[in-house]
Amino acid sequence: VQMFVGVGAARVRDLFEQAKASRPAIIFIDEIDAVGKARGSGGPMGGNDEREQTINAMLAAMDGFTDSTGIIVVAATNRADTLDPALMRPGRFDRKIHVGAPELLGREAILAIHAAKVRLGPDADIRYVARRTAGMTGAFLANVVFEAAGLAARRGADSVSKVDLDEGVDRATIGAKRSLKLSDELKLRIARHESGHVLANLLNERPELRQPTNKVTIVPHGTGALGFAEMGSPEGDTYLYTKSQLEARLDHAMGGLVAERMYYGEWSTGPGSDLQYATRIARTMVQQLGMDDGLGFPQTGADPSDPFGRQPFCEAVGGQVHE
Ligand code: NHX
Ligand code: ZN
Repeated sequence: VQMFVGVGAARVRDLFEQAKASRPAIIFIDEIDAVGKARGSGGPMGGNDEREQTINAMLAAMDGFTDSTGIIVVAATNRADTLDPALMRPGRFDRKIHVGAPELLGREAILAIHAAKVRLGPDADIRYVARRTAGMTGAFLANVVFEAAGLAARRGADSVSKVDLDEGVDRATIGAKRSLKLSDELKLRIARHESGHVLANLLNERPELRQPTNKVTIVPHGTGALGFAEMGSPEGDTYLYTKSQLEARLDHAMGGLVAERMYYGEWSTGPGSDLQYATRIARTMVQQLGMDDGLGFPQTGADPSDPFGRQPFCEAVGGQVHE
């Protein structure tokens, strides 16, 4: 999208001419939503003439294609739902390929690509990084390696170690390590809290519900965390959780608070985020998943598609959900 109306369209025509001159060719357009947003959605000022002319030029060029043109046009976006439907008509961008977040093996392969650009030390463990980064995208994984390389450079090391990679994950998720001056008394409380998380998990009566601990630390990280205990998953990513597995996650989340209570008779403001996490799981179990025996199957959350946000159930049900 250019400053002057029509310049973008001229550039598009130019691009397709170049592709024709050197076919077979692939034209790859990144962030297509910048020009491909649904037309007439230009905000209070109405449409965006330059954007529309640019996209129209692209559609016109593609309409001229035949099977033998020898040009493939590929476009990428994170916001396929906002694109103009005209873009997706047959003969245009008519095939959608959804690229989701990579799985464990995919993350390992992507990490290996980025790691090939830096020198890894003998103890560097890409698989461990892949295990700690469930649900993360390629761009995120690139950032993990970038952060790890920066840490190694700052150490004056000539290769990236296992610890650099581990701290790279922390920097890209919860935030960098911070040195706070903490009293021994507070350090002990943090250690007891984090141990509580780990133990609640390891002491599960059912061995199959015990999860390996990815990482536990009492070094403060990010904007406010004094420590954390990160639970892992033994084999690969988790796609489904049974009710027992969710209850085990609740146990894990509550372990820190319980440990504080056992040692001090009360807990602190610290477990606020643990409670928030546990509450979200418990609410989902009851309101979305029918996992409360008393309440049964109905979904009792507000219907997100209701324009007025109405609760489809009476207040007595709300009371039961709460209980
Ligand atoms: C505060 N922080 O805000 C102090 C500095 C109970 C030993 N006055 O549950 O650090 O109280 O298992 C990501 C994740 C802030 C960002 C958790 C930012 C929690 C964290 C509040 C450990 N570990 N609590 C925990 C904690 C706090 C907070 C976070 C975050 C504590 C607890 C923070
Ligand atoms: Zn905690």
